[in-house]
Amino acid sequence: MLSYLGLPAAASTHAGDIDHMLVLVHWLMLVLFVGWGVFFLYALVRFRSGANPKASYTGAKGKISKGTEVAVAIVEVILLVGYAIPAWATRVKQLPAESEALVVRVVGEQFAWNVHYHGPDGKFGRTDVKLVSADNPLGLDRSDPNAKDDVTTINQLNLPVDRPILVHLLTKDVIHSFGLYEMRVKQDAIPGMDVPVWFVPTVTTDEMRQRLGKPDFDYEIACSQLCGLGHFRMRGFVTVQTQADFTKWFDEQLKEQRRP
Ligand SMILES: [Cu+2]
Repeated sequence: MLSYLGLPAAASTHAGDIDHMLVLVHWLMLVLFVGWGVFFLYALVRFRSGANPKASYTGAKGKISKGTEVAVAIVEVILLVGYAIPAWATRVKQLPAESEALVVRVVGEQFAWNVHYHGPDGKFGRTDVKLVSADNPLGLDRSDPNAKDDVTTINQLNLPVDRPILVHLLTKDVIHSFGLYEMRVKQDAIPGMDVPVWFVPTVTTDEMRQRLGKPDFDYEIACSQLCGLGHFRMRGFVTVQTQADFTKWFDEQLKEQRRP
């Protein structure tokens, strides 16, 4: 049924759980749609005015209708308590340890995604709103020792495969939404809040290109909240690569950005 739902390819460890839940919800909706549709047609014929010249105001009295409603409610409770709440809880409560994960800041603004890596020292360099400029959209203070090995990018998020990624999601202006469809990740960026988002990417960009037979495929960061006139062009790209390729990319960026 997955392919019928038209979902994008799955590329994170928790994607299967989310898809499984979507399939169950769609099955329930299909049963309800067919069930209510059949009942509607039955009611049209059974209670037609020709056969019932006088309206009955008492309504249905049988046990079937009540039983059906209770059954539907039970299935909905199972979906909510058995699937939705546990899936949500692991997303928001069981964050990976900062020591194991790749920790990265993603800062939305109208209309771009700014990315900030802390580098090998594990500490994000100081940022100051006074330093924000066209060249330095995050206002990173390069004179801060913690910022020496920091790397920033715009609309480009490189990630190592098979490693927990912990994103600190922020925004400089309005509400944006960080949407990574293949990772089954979507989270609003709220002004004044640092929202943690985590996932484990499982398929490198190269592998996904092969799998899909699309040599120019890229994972996308899609802003999923209408955030202003330029919302349509607020998109970034995610490159999932091996740890070795990621380290190589990072070192290249660092060399480039250190240049005065
Ligand atoms: Cu946006």
